[in-house]
Parts: sequence; C-alpha cells; structure tokens
Amino acid sequence: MKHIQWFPGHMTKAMRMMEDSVKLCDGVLVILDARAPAATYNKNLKKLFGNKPVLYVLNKSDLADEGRAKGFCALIERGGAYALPLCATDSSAAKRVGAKISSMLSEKHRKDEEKGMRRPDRLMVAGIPNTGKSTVINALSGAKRAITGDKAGVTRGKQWIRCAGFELLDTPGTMPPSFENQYLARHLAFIGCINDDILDFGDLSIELLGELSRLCPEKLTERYGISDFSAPLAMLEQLCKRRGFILRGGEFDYERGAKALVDDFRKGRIGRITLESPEEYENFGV
Ligand SMILES: Nc1nc2c(ncn2[C@@H]2O[C@H](COP(=O)(O)OP(=O)(O)O)[C@@H](O)[C@H]2O)c(=O)[nH]1
Ligand SMILES: [Mg+2]
Repeated sequence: MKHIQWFPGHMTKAMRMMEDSVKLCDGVLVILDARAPAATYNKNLKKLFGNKPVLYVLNKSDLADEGRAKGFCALIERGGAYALPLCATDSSAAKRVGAKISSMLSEKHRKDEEKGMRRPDRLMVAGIPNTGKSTVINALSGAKRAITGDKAGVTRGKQWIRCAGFELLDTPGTMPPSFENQYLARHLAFIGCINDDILDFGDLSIELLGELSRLCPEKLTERYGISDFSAPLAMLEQLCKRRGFILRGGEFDYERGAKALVDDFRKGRIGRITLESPEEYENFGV
C-alpha cells in the first residue's frame, strides 16, 4: 500500500489550536476508536495536555471486541489516566461519560471547596477525524445545545455548551493521526479514518484479508465461506464467488469484492473486531 502521510504544516497548526483550547479546560476527553485504539491514539498530543486529567473514550465499542477494548481501558487506567468503552449513539452514553468525568475531576472539586468557590467544570473533546467527536458532543449536550459564550460580542471567545454538570467546548480539537507506524496507519484506513479518495481499495482489501485471516479466520468463514487461507488474493476470490461478484466472461469482479469487504468490516458485519491487542502495548496512554 502507498505510504500514508500527513503534511507537517497541518500537524503544527492543529497542535497550536489544541494547545490554546486545552489551557481553558479542566480536563480533556480524547476519543479513540475501540476497533483500533493504538492507531487512533496520537502520542504527540500527550505533552499538550500537561497535568490536565485525560479521559480516553474508546468509542464505537458496539463494533469492537469487548475483551480487547476492556483490556486497553485497563492499561490506560493502570497508567493513571481514565478510560471508558462507549457507544456514543447509545442512549446511556451521556450518563456514563458524565459519571466518569465527575470521578476524574473529584480532586478539582475538593480544591474548589477548600477555596470556597465552585467554578464550572470545563472540558474539551479531541481526537483524530471520524472517531465520533461530534457524536459524543451531541450526546453530552442533548438536543437543546445551550451555548454559553465566554463574553458576549467577542467573536474570538470560545463557545461553551452547558451539559449536565459541566461545560463543553463546542468545537472539538481535531488532531492529525500519527503515521509513524505503517501497520497502524493501515488500521486507520480499514476503519475509515483516512480519506478514501487517496486509498486503493484493491490493496486495502488484500491487507485487510491478510490481517483478519490471522486474527479471526472463523469470522471470514462464517460470512464469506472462506476456507482456503493460503493467500489473500485466493480469499478475495472465494468472497467474490460466494457473493456472485463475477464479471461477464467469468472473471472475478475484484473491485466489487474489495469494496464489499471493507464496507462490511466498517459496518461491523464481519463481527465485533479490535485489530490491536492490549498485550502489545505495555505503556499505552501514559
Ligand atoms: N457504530 C457506531 N458509530 C458511531 C459511533 N459514534 C459515532 N459513530 C459514527 O461515526 C461517524 C463519524 O462520527 P462523527 O461524530 O462525525 O466523527 P468526528 O469526525 O470525530 O466528529 C458517523 O457516521 C457516526 O454516526 C458509535 O459509538 N458507534
Ligand atoms: Mg465532527
């Protein structure tokens, strides 16, 4: 697959904007994708957060492997940060995140009380594109979206949304993904965190089949009747055969097969899968 890159200029600009926002907050919610927590984590951001408490939300947990998602959460919490598997579209999402935020900020609450003043808790949402930042913000703020400005008439002032028990910066910090590791960069492509226009679905499907055949061959058998795992191209052909993706003349319609595979994976139709194993990431999130 093509080497995936991010322009350094974008990186610097995104980081600078995030840095300004973080300063105004008591804590940060970093949204990761529970199907690929390591790939959707950008360790460069850790330094921006300074001493601010961080809650890592492993979102889209409805599409992910439950045990692995929990394993990553345990790793993160062992390192001193907070973590929560979440399905942001679930009706219980706001309540679960709210409870976690409140325990994360208990130290601030105690200090506020000592000083005899209770400032509102202010948080921001951050994460790489497509992890569900907007969905989380909508879930936390509810339908009404009460917006509270820092100062009326100051257009440059940040907008805060009043949520149950805290205020949320209305615009999420969009952070660039880290592409230092091409194995993890591929995971970003699989889950749809990279603009599809720059991706070759043929290549992508071959890589995905290779990885899924090592991780969960039984799921490929169940959905596509794949039984010969000797080579990814042969797997794609079995998929095409099963789904009837055959061109006039009898050739396999590889392109259709590739698209179907990636689409099925992204929508969770192959099963609940987390591509990375917590065992491989000893010091994750710390
Ligand atoms: N299955 C599933 N889809 C989700 C979840 N959260 C968000 N999405 C979907 O993921 C896509 C990207 O979400 P969005 O909030 O726009 O991501 P953003 O780019 O980080 O703001 C949308 O199609 C959402 O509906 C979730 O917990 N589960
Ligand atoms: Mg968004």
